[in-house]
Amino acid sequence: MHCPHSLVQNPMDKSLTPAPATRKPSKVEGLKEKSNFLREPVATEILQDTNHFTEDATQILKFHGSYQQDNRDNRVKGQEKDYQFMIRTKSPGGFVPPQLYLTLDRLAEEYGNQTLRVTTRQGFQLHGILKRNLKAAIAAIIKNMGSTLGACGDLNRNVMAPPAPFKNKPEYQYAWEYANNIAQLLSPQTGAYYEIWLDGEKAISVEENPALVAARQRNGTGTIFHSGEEPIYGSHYMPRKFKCAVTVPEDNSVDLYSQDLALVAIVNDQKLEGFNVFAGGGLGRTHNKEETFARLADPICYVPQAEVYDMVKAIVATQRDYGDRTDRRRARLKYLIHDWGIDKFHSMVEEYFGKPLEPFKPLPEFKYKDFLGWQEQGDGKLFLGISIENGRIKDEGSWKLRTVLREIVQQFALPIRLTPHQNLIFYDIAPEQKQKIEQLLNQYGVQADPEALNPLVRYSMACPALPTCGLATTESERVMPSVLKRIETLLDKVGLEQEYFGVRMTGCPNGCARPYMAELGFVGSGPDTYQVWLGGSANQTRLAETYIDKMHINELEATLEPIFVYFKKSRKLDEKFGDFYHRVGLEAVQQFVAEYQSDSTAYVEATNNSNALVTNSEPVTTAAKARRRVSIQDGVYERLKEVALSQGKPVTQLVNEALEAYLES
Ligand code: SRM
Ligand code: SF4
Repeated sequence: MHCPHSLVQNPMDKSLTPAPATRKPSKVEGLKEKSNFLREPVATEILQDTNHFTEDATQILKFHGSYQQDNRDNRVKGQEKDYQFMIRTKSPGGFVPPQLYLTLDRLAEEYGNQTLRVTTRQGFQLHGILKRNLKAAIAAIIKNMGSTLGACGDLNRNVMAPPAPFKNKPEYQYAWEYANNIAQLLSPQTGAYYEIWLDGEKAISVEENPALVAARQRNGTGTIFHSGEEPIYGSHYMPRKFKCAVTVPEDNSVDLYSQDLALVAIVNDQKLEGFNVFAGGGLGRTHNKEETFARLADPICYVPQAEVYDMVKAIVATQRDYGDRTDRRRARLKYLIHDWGIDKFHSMVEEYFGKPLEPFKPLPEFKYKDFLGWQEQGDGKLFLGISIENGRIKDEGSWKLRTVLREIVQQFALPIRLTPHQNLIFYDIAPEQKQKIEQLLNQYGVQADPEALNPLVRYSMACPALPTCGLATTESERVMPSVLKRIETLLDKVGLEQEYFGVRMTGCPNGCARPYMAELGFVGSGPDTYQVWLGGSANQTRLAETYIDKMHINELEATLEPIFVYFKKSRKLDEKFGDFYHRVGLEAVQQFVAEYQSDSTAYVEATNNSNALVTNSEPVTTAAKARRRVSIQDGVYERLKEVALSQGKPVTQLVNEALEAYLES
């Protein structure tokens, strides 16, 4: 039998979904089919003396972990693009051995743009590599315990896990172990990678865990293909990228609701019993295309530890065989689950799994964790989490982040875990090394104390966008520092000096810095223009909502100020900004903003404890310099609002009329 799109041989011998015969598979499906398991046209074109690949080859190159880009700052109409390549590493759970770190640092210097970038999925990216250096760079990564295979492309991407290297918390050890195992289980089996980048030589032959080899080959329920080089993927790989994470109860450092597949390790008495399974998260969307959307993963089932690989394969096979291969904008698992409904998805996964799914186990509430600063790792040694603004490791003036990280690795040979928030953790640090490491950090101007960091910076993320990303419609990483400064100034101005929240920005709606999960998200929607998203939660368990479709960056203060003022005025005790917005909702905020903006003579502030106290405080907005604050009781304000609404007048107009009438009487 054939899969729904009459394209991929479905290993299940059962007719499940009728094929939409009228819809043509996308062009990339044909390229995958023709590629001979990811060999061509890359194998031929890498040998050609050109500065870029053809469009067809670039699609296959992605599976090898590299993107063809051009420096968009250097675009000149009518001239050839300034071609260069981005290389992305695949490092399950963010693990980077010291030898690999030093190699990447050297490659950034020799071939790249002298920076390294920690990604939001715990990988590293190098930018600015020329085609003629691509092979040497990828070969160096493979020979130094790294890999780029499958870091991009239509297959399982880097598997995330909480980055904390706790040695005395078995659940963390299990999460890391299974992130590695799932990465191996779903790693492409084609020989193309070593043939192209190492001329056929297999770098370091790591003995594969026999249980994984057996799990990969196990069939009976239609999860694998029996011919070809790819038992799990077949010749067409996945319809689209597929993203997994493994975590532990309470720890949402991996943003699990945004993953295609997330596993939560259930540990009892130090023993791994099984996993809760979530599926169907994803964030990419396209502006003005309602059929595309960000979606949270659903809880699916519980699976005992011994059957977890079969469960992963069952979900992968369901998406592989029924995911949309005609429209790449709607090809992720989230759309399949959305279109089918959860019940149909359940039954299909059961068919591939071969038995009924067990019910999901109750879980405690998730928390946001970033593991910064010095901490005990539980075996007498320490780890140190260092905040990296937007993941960019570089030297700038006397602040030499790249230099100090290299020196630390050179002197102490410390292993690294990259975090899902673009930060970096050194671990296995002997207590006696702490002082020397702190000295080095001080010497190069790098702050390692998380309490001394600006919390807005600490909890923010931005994607690379311009000048490297071909899909960016506006800036992200390069403007984020100034945007955060402006937000900080604004918070000070409205009397919220101590306040902070998660701010995330992307240069387009694809959502690479996961802005739809943030308390305040900026999503590029045109040159210098952003959609504003509000209402995500601090622990990333709720989707934010669009507040404004297009905000010019110059309107940042005018847009946010009334919302911050409303937040200050009406928040509950200790309520976070995202929770506040979620509670009061769009309409209430819009109403407040409308009143606030129409207020040209007075700013009326309701407080819980004031008694018609007239203050001479500084004006609240820049637009209305002559404003004075008037504080009134909540109850009076609510009554004023009701009357204003019933009379169709702004509150301030009503207050003015009432006060004038009173003063004149
Ligand atoms: Fe992403 C495409 C950067 C995490 C959703 N992403 C891209 C490309 C390759 C642009 C392109 O296709 O030409 C970006 C390269 C920019 C550059 O110059 O380097 C890019 N994505 C990144 C990174 C580096 C952002 C970062 O700030 O770290 C992240 C690399 C992660 C990694 O190590 O694997 C990155 N991308 C994400 C995430 C977050 C996540 O995975 O947790 C998402 C949202 C989650 C999701 O997938 O739903 C994400 N990236 C996308 C999409 C939209 C996918 C979709 O389903 O619609 C695209 C566009 C596409 O695939 O067509 C994209
Ligand atoms: Fe590029 Fe858009 Fe991803 Fe930013 S969110 S890196 S602009 S694809």
